[in-house]
Amino acid sequence: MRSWFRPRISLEGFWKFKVDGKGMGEKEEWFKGFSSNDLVYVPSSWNEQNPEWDQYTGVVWYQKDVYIDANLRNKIAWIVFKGAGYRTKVWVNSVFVGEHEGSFTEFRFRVDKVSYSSFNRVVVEIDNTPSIDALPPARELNVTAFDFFHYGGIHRPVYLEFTDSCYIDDMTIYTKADGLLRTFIDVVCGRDVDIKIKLMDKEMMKVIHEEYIRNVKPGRYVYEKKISDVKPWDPEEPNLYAFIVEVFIDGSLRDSVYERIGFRDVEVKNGKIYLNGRPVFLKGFGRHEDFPVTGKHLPGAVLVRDFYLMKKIGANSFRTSHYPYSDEHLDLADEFGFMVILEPPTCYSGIGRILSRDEIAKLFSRDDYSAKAKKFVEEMVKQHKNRPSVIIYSVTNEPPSDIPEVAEFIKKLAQFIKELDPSRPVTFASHRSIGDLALGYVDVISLNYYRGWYSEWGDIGRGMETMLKELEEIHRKFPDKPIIISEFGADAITGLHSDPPQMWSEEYQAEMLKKYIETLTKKNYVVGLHIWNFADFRTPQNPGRTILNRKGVFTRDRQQKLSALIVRDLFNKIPTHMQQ
Ligand code: BDP
Repeated sequence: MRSWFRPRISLEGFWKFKVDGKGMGEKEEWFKGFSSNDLVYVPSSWNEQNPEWDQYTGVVWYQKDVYIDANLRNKIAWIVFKGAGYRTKVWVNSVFVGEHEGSFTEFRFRVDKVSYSSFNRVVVEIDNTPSIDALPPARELNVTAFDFFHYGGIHRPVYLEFTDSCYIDDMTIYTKADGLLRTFIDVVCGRDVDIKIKLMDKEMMKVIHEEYIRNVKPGRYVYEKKISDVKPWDPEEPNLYAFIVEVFIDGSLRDSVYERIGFRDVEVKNGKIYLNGRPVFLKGFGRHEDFPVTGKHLPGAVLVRDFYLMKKIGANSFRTSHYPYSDEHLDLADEFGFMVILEPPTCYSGIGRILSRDEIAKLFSRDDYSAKAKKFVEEMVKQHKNRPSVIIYSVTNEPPSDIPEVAEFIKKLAQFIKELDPSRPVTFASHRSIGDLALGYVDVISLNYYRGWYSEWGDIGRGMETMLKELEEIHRKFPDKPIIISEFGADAITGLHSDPPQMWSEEYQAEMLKKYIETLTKKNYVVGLHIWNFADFRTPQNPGRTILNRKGVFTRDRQQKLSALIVRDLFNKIPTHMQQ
């Protein structure tokens, strides 16, 4: 939910910072304020802001004093984190206000002890100690179940927000391409309120529909309406609107929130993904939020460059591999017309390196573990459910789902997400190919293939032959399910050339992507191709990585490799709307 009405104080900037290597901070009451000469910038991960902190995983402390004016006295104060982690505890004026687990979703705490016309001390403790129970799991900084660097810190914006005692707590907005609006508005107040509902154009200049509803009871209010004359949201014409809800008491405005919405239908049938009644082909990337120095914070300017680069290369979609991306990131997807597969941080690619099969079976059967996964999924859906760009949910990446207990976990998670939001199809990215026991539990089959890279070394042709055989078998088994190749790619070190194309050269990467794209677009059950990855990104240290994973079609600083030119030609020839 957004608001231009609620007063806000940004906490972006330099914070006092202290590494708590011995975990003494709580005992020594650092939450009352601590002394340190170190500074860190928020939002950004701490790691690359000082080489000495780079390889540190554990507890750190942040502190900032913020002035709150007396004119905010009669309001409720909230502290809002758009993303921090892995575990975050927050104190304001020495009073504990709450804690949160997980790095990639928004959380907010009510702040009751506020000093007006004076400074207020915000102290944050962050613990990113690797753990098997964490999502995603890790044993050590360089022994992880995931192939991206385990950054820590407050890597997304943080601010204080002030609401009236009567406010909108949440809203859920379902739309249809024909203009149908179905909304659930959660009102918090000690008495009945009036609400005004407005649909406006994207710039909020023109009112398209307006309604004033009197005596709305606190709790959930359901509002439904068919709006005529709206243009659907589509990748080629991403029409956006503003849905605004205002709360009034005795004629005075108490709250105003809005969402940017699009009218569109998503449906999976006849082995295709339909958007607004037409089958679509998803061409694009798995991405990461990763950038030099800022770590897990992708600055707005970088995001803008990324979207222009993705447009130019002919992409129309991406997956939020392997965690929910920032609001700014997904705002641009709504705006630029990108179809997004939204994924939580349930990433298990390398879990076999840290747990035995028995240990995996035990972990995935634990009730508290699936409860945690559900909580993460729920927070993700809550934050992004109103986005037109999000057309599919992926419940996990590369789970060891040849193990029955893991397949069962996926089944439950897929059912759970459907209960939360029945409007979107569900998938997960599998790397178990024909051995996967969970493919039948989701609407869309997503497969990650690295044949010609991790197997059939140096032999793309032979790698593809094996892949195609497996693919045909999966299609025979699930003829009605559309298939997305959700990852394929090869590392290429920029500037490394080889004739003939050899592994790690720009030529080998270009050749591999070309062969995959040319061959797979001929299979009518393949409805999407996501290259791994859009850009090079930092990883844990191991002998298979040169500091970065080099499977980017762009470098980490967003310069093109040879493959970008090849992919540009190929992607631009694939229409978004497939033949019916
Ligand atoms: C897959 C993972 C992805 C990795 C990629 C790779 O889903 O996170 O980065 O392979 O190895 O296993 O490059």
